[in-house]
Amino acid sequence: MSASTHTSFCRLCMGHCGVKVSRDDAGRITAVEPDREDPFTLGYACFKGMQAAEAHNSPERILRPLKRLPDGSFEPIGIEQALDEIAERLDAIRQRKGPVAIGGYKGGGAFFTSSSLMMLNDWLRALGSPKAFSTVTIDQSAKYVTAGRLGVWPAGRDPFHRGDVFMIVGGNPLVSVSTVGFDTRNPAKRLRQAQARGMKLIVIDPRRTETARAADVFLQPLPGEDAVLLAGMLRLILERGWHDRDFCAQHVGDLDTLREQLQPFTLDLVAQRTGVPAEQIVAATELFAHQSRRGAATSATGPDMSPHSNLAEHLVELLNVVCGRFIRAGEEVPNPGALLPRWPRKAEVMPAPRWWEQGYRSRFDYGLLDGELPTGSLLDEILEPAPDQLRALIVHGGNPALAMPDLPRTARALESLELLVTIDHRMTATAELSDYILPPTLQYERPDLPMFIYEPLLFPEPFTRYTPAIAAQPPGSELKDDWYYFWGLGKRLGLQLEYWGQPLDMVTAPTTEDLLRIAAQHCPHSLEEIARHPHGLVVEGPPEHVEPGDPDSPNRFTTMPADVAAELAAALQGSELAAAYAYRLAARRERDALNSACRDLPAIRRRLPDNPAWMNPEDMQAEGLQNGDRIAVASPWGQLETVAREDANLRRGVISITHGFGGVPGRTDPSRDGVSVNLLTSSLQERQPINAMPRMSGLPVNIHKVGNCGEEHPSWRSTPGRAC
Ligand SMILES: Nc1nc2c(c(=O)[nH]1)N[C@H]1C(S)=C(S)[C@@H](COP(=O)(O)OP(=O)(O)OC[C@H]3O[C@@H](n4cnc5c(=O)[nH]c(N)nc54)[C@H](O)[C@@H]3O)O[C@H]1N2
Ligand SMILES: Nc1nc2c(c(=O)[nH]1)N[C@H]1C(S)=C(S)[C@@H](COP(=O)(O)OP(=O)(O)OC[C@H]3O[C@@H](n4cnc5c(=O)[nH]c(N)nc54)[C@H](O)[C@@H]3O)O[C@H]1N2
Ligand code: SF4
Ligand SMILES: [Mo]
Repeated sequence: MSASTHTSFCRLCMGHCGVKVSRDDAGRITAVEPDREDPFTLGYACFKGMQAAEAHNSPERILRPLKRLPDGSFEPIGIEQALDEIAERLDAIRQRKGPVAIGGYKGGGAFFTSSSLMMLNDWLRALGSPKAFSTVTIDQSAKYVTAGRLGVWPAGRDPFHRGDVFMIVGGNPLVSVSTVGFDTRNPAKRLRQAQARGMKLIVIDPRRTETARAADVFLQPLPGEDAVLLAGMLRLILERGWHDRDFCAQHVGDLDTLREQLQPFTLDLVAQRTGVPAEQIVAATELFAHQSRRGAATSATGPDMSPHSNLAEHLVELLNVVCGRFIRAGEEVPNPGALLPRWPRKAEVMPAPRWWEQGYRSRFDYGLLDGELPTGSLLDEILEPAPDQLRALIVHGGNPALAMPDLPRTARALESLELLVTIDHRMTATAELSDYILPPTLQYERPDLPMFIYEPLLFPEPFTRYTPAIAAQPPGSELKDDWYYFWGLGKRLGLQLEYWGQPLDMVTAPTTEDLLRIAAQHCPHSLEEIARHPHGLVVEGPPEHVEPGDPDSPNRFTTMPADVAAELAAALQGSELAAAYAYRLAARRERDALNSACRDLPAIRRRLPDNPAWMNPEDMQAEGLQNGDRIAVASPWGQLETVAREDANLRRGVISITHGFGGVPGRTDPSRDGVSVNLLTSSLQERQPINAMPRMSGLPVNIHKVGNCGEEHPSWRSTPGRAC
C-alpha cells in the first residue's frame, strides 16, 4: 500500500459524513478529516468521527478472537477454531432444546455495515429460531406500533425541505445527528438553510438543547408528560377548527371519537401537568396548525422512552393526520429508493395493519415487530424456565449489559446463559461476560454502502455512494468482516443462508463485495458504477410522484382504537409515583460518545471523563449542592451514586444522566467508567404493551447528597430502599 488520502464516509452514526482518510505506506490510518468538498454533508463531521485513526490503531482493540477460560481470563484463539467450538456448542443446544433456545441481539454497531446488517436476522431465520432481538425495540419502536394501530400514508409526511414548520418532540438532532424527518446531512447548516427560506422550528424538550436554542418556539415540559401535552394540543386544534377538514373527511374514520376522548385535556389541566404555561402551548399549537400550511411533527427518543411512549408517539402522528401533513397526490416523493426497490405510492391510507397480531407469539404473549421480538422481553426469555427458554445468545455489535434496563437483572441473565458470543472489537461490559469474543474489521478496513434499510431517513433524495476498504488490517491481527462469522457458523451447522433474499454459496465464502452487490440488487446502477463516483450519485430514473388515491376507498386512519383510548385514559389519570418523588430523570445523549462506544479512546476520555447527574443550578442551590458534589439518586427501582453538575439549560425539577457509562457492579471502576443509569430502570415494571418498551426517561427520582444520610432532607422523601 502507498501513503495516500481517500474519499470515504463515516459509518459510526446516521450522519454518514463525507471524510478524507489518510493512510501511511503500511496501510495504517493516520488521519480522518471532514471532506470540505462533500456535496452531501458540506464539510461537517464531529469530533468522535475524526478519532477513527485512534480507534483503528488502539492498543486496546481486540485483534484476535478470544475465549474465556474457567478462571474468567481470556486467551486468543484462531478464527476457525473459535467457530468450530461455538458451532459445536450451538449444535448441542439445538439438539437438546431445538433452535428456539438460540437467539441473537443486534446492537447499533451492527447497523452501519451494509454487508452484515441483516446477517443475524437471516442466520436465525435459516436456523429456525424466532428469537431475534435488537436495539430497535429499546429505542423508537413506538413509531412502528403507531403505524400498526393508526394506519400508514404510503408516501410519508411532509418533508423537512418543503415544510413551513417542523416540530421536534424530545430529540436533539444537532447533537445526535438523528431524528426522523430532519435533514441530518450537516444538521446545523441544513437547519439554518431551512430557516433562511422561512421554515419555523418548534422544539419540545425539558432541556434547552443545542437544537432548542435555534427554535422559533420552545416548550420546556416535565419529562414523561408528552402524551398529556400533545393531547391538549390536539384538543385545541379541533376546538379552534385549525385542522384540515377536507383531509380528515376523506381519510380519518373516527374524528368524533377522537374529539370526545380529548375533551378532558383542557389547557388548564395540561399546563398544570406539564409545567408549560398555557399561552406557550397555544402559541406552539397555533404556529404548527394554523399559521403553517405544510410541515410535519416528529419525535425522537425523549417521548419514546418515557411513560406512555406508544401513546405519545401516536399523538405526535395524530398532529400530522388532523393537519393533513402528508405528501399529496401529484407531489414528488423525496427519496423513492436508490438501493431500495421503488414502489408506486397512492394518496390513500393503508388501514391499521397491526402486524404483531399475526404469526408467531412468544410465551410472554408478544408478537413480532418487523420480524423481531421486543428486547424488553429478552431477560424473561433467558431467565424464565420453559421448554423454549433461551440458552445461547449471539450479540452482534451491541452492548446489552449497559443498554438494557435493570443492570443487575441483565447481568444475571447474561451470566446464566450456557453460551454467550459477542462480535465486537472492544472489551465491553457484555464482552467481559461472553464465552467467546469475535472481533470484526473496523469501518475503514472494509468496503461499504450507506445503511440501505433506512435509506429514506438518511437522504432526502435517491442518493447513494460506495467506499472501498482504505486501511490494512493491523499487523498480527486475525479479523473478519462481521458477516463472515455468521456464514462460518451457518456452514458448520448445515444451514442454507440467504442475505436480503439471495441464497449464499455455503461451500465457498462470498466476498464482502458480493454481499454489497446483493444490498444493491435493486439499484439501476451496478456497484462498479456507484464506485466510480466517490462523492456519491443521485440514481437515474424519473422522479416519482404520488398517484391519486381511489376516491371510493373505504380505508381510513383509526385515531382512537380501543387500546389507544385506554392508554389515553391512563395518561390522564397520571401516576401516584410522581407525587412521592421530587425530580424526574430525563435521558440524554453526549456529543462525544455513541452510547457506550468511543469513550475508550484517550482523546474522548479527556473531553468526557464521566457522566454526572446534570441539574438546574437553582435546584442545586436549594439542595445545598456544589458543582462536583457526590449525590445518591434513587428511583422506585434502584439507586446509584454520581457527581452533580450544573446545567442551566435543564428546567427545574429535572435531572439528566447519560446512559452507556459504568459497568457490571463488581467488574467496574466508577472513577474510570462512570455509572450506568440503568441501575435506576426496571425490566419488569412499566413496560409498554405490544413492544415491551421499558421506561428509560421520565423516571421519578429523589436525590441525596452523599454523606448527609443522617439528616432528613426535603428531597429525600419516602424513597423505598434509600441509599446510605
Ligand atoms: N453524539 C451522539 N449521537 C447519537 C447517539 C449518542 O449516544 N451520541 N446515539 C444514537 C442513538 S442510538 C439514537 S437512538 C439517537 C437518538 O437521538 P435523539 O433522540 O435526538 O437523542 P438525544 O440527544 O438524547 O435527544 C433526546 C432528547 O429528549 C429529551 N427528553 C428526555 N425525556 C423527554 C421527555 O419525556 N419528553 C420530551 N419531550 N423530551 C425528553 C432530552 O432532554 C433530549 O434532549 O441518537 C444517535 N446519535
Ligand atoms: N437508560 C437508557 N438506556 C438506553 C438508552 C437511553 O437513552 N437510556 N438508549 C437506548 C438506545 S436508543 C439504544 S440504540 C441502545 C444502544 O444499545 P447498543 O447498540 O447495544 O449499545 P452500544 O453501546 O451502541 O453498542 C454498540 C457496540 O457496537 C460496537 N461496534 C461498533 N462498530 C462495530 C462494527 O462494525 N461491528 C461490530 N460487530 N461491532 C461494532 C461498539 O464497539 C459497541 O460496543 O441503548 C438503549 N439504552
Ligand atoms: S456525525 Fe460524527 S460519528 Fe456521525 S457520521 Fe458524522 S463524523 Fe461520523
Ligand atoms: Mo438508539
